[in-house]
Order: sequence, then C-alpha cells, then structure tokens
Amino acid sequence: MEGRNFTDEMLSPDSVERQLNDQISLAKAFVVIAKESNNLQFAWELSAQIRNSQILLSSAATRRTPLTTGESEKCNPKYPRVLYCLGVQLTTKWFRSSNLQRKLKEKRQTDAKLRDSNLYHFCVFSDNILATSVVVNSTALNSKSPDMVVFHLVTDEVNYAAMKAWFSLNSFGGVTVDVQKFEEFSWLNASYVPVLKQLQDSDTQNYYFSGSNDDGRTPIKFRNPKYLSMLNHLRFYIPEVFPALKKVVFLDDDVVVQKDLSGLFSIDLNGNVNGAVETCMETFHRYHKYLNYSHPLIRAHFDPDACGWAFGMNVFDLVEWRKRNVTGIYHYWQEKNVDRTLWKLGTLPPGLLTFYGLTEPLDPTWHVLGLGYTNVDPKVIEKGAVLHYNGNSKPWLKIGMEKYKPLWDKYVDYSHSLMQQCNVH
Ligand SMILES: *[C@@H]1O[C@H](CO)[C@@H](O)[C@H](O)[C@H]1NC(C)=O
Ligand SMILES: *[C@@H]1O[C@H](CO)[C@@H](O)[C@H](O)[C@H]1NC(C)=O
Ligand SMILES: *[C@@H]1O[C@H](CO)[C@@H](O)[C@H](O)[C@H]1NC(C)=O
Ligand SMILES: *[C@@H]1O[C@H](CO)[C@@H](O)[C@H](O)[C@H]1NC(C)=O
Ligand SMILES: [Mn+2]
Repeated sequence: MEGRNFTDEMLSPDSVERQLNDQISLAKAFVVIAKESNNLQFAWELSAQIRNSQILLSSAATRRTPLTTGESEKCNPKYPRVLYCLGVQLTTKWFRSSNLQRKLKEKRQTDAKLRDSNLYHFCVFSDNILATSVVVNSTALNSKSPDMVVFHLVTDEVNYAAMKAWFSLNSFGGVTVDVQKFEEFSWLNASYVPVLKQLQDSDTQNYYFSGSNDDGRTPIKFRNPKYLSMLNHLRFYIPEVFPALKKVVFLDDDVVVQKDLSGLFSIDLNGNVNGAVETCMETFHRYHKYLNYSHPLIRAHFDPDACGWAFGMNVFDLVEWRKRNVTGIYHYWQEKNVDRTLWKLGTLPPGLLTFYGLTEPLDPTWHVLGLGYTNVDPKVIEKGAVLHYNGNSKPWLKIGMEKYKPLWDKYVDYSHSLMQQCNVH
C-alpha cells in the first residue's frame, strides 16, 4: 500500500515535500533496476527508505503543516536506523551465504513438526526482527520442553530474507522456527478480503492520506499508515494462514515471556474460539467505549456493558473457528463498516465484534498489560507469564520507560557481532 503524496502543483519547487517526492520517484526507478539486476539488498534498502519517506509525508499531510528540513533529516531516527542496519546486514548475509540457505533447507526436514498437533504452536506477525527475536528467545528460555515449541513467524517481503537469516544464524534452545511472508498467500486478495477491497477504494485512501476529508475528530495517530498494515489484519485469518493447525497461541511482537506457556494449550475454552484476558476491571474497558452505540446495528447486536478483552496473547481454537465460520463473521462486520460508522480504525473493535460470545476469559496472570504506558504493580509483573508493552513506550525505543526495559533487554544479545556492527546500545 503506497501513500498518496502531495500533488506537485500544491508544492513550491523547493519545498521539502517536493524534494522528498522527487527522491521517492528516483528511488522507485532504482528499485526496478536493482531488482532486474538481482541486487536485492540494494532494492531492500531503497524500499525501506521509500517507506520512511512516505510515512513522513503522509503525517505532514494529515497535520496540514509543511515539513521542515530537520524533520526530513530525522526521517531515520535511532530506532529505525538500528533496525534498518540489522535488516540490511542480515539480508546481505542471506544472499551471500548459500551455507545459511542450506541450513534452512536442512531445518525443513522438521517440516512434520510444523503440523504436528501434539506440539505447542505459536504465531507472531511482525516486521521487527529484534522484537520477534525477544519473543522467541524468552518463550524458549522459559519453556520446560523447548523441543515441543514451534514458532510460526509471518513477515513481509522486505524483511523476509533478514528474518530467515536471523533465525537460521541463532538457535533458541531447540525450538522450531518457520518464517513466511504474507505476499505469498494467494488467498490474501481483494476478492476474498474486504479490507483489501476497501483499500482500493479512493474514499479510504483519502481518509488515510489527505487532510481534505477531516472531520476533526479522528485522532491523528489513527491515521498512521501502520494501521493499513496487512500484518495487523492477519490475526483475522489464522486458520487460512495455518491450514494444518488445530490450536495456536497468538503473540504480539511487543511482549516478553517469563513463564512456561505449555499450560495454555490444555485450558478448556468451553467451546469458545478465543481465549483472552479481560480488561474491564476498570469500568471503561467495556464495549460502549470502543463502538458506536448510535448505530442501530451495534445497538441490536452487542451489550454495551460486555467486557472488553485484549489482543496480544490469545489462545485460538482453530477447529471451532472453522466450524463457526468466524472469518465469515469478520467479513460481515468489515463490509458493514465500509463507511467507518461502526468503528474507526484498529483491530480491537472488529475483534470485539467478531469474537462476541466466542471468547473465554483467561486468568489475568497469563497476560499482563500496560508496560508501554502506565505503572504496573510489581507483584503483578512478577507473577505474569506474558508481559505486554502495549502503548507507545516500546522497550526498543529510546523513549521506552526505563524501568521496564531490563525485563526485555535480558533476552537481547548485545554482544552479538551484528548488534555491535549496528551499534545497538
Ligand atoms: C483469491 O482468493 C480466493 C479465496 O481464497 C481464491 O479462491 C482465488 O483463487 C484468489 N484469487 C487469486 C487471483 O489468486
Ligand atoms: C461463512 O460466512 C460467509 C459470509 O458471511 C458466507 O458467505 C459463507 O457462505 C459462510 N460459509 C459457510 C461454510 O457457512
Ligand atoms: C454512528 O452511527 C450513526 C448512525 O449510523 C452515524 O450517523 C454516526 O455518524 C456514527 N458516528 C461516528 C462517529 O461515526
Ligand atoms: C537469548 O537470551 C539469553 C538469555 O538472556 C541470551 O544470553 C542470549 O544471547 C539470547 N539469544 C539471542 C539470540 O538473542
Ligand atoms: Mn501489542
């Protein structure tokens, strides 16, 4: 999905936007050339750069003030620079080393493990290699039987080679790791997936990328192009992504695991599809907070006082999911929301609609929320199996809340030669 840029006539010839736009056009031409000459690493670098510039342009468009030179130079602040460096280094390694590629092929002999329903299957959908590494490493190190743990990672085209390289170069206590990219899923197309069909629609593009239809009420952060990311929507297609699996634990990439998680696989979900931790201890995390109760369809179907729950650590029973056509339920609501009157953006509101009456509450110690934006009781943290840095203070950012960073840092190998090369820390 590409951001719509300012049209040229709106821009003075020497505005920063104009310069960025010109650079983007040039870079796109180079990507084509780089791909044709099989220089995939260069193509990767350029694509990442184009993406950064587009994010910058669309955020400037949304707030309707011009970009400054300083901002365009900050386009690559510390965190993206580090991840970007890791990605480039790993991608290079991958394409230079047939040895690594062979290693992965040998791992393929564990193919049978990828579909063995006696094992513990986890999925993570992410474009952040460092964060995903922490999820896998922390799960592995706290697992009583890592040889029974199977990670199914899905990333995008840009990060695919790097992600494969990282998980072949390092071993994680014997857990099995598989990497896929969503671009290779043929069922993920506009005729099957409403959100893709809606993205082709020009109204939606205006909504995300221009300031002209601004109703003045949607917070700017919800217009961030990351909310268009297919990786965020994949959670509604888990049975399609993993046709051979019967049960899977879904983990966000901004979590760290500190206990053995095998117990999650024997919890009785009572015929429900989604096992999740509820969030309505505070009264405001109820359905009425997330949905438009002025809309008759919402009023007719959903109790406004129903308790909300969280994505980030969910047990999904894929047999029940298929049996109850939950993807069909999701499609129904997504199609009803073409004018965005049921909910605005994000994945939690459609999740609340889709899994309504199909969610089994789990013991709250399984999933502790709030480490990315608030103070959490240290006793609750200590008992927590999965800690979730939801909120803006991600542990890999410089602005991360310092006090919770060590819980995550523990699982990063800062002495790794690649980390040193990329000046992580
Ligand atoms: C789109 O997805 C549908 C449903 O999975 C599939 O039947 C169809 O073949 C796909 N179309 C293309 C062009 O791949
Ligand atoms: C699942 O739901 C979709 C959309 O509501 C519907 O078109 C489809 O026929 C359903 N499939 C089954 C097997 O019931
Ligand atoms: C809520 O739904 C009503 C009825 O469809 C609609 O008129 C209103 O604009 C919606 N509110 C928002 C914020 O979308
Ligand atoms: C995983 O975490 C352990 C324990 O802290 C650490 O020693 C190791 O280097 C980490 N492995 C990777 C590949 O990050
Ligand atoms: Mn999260």
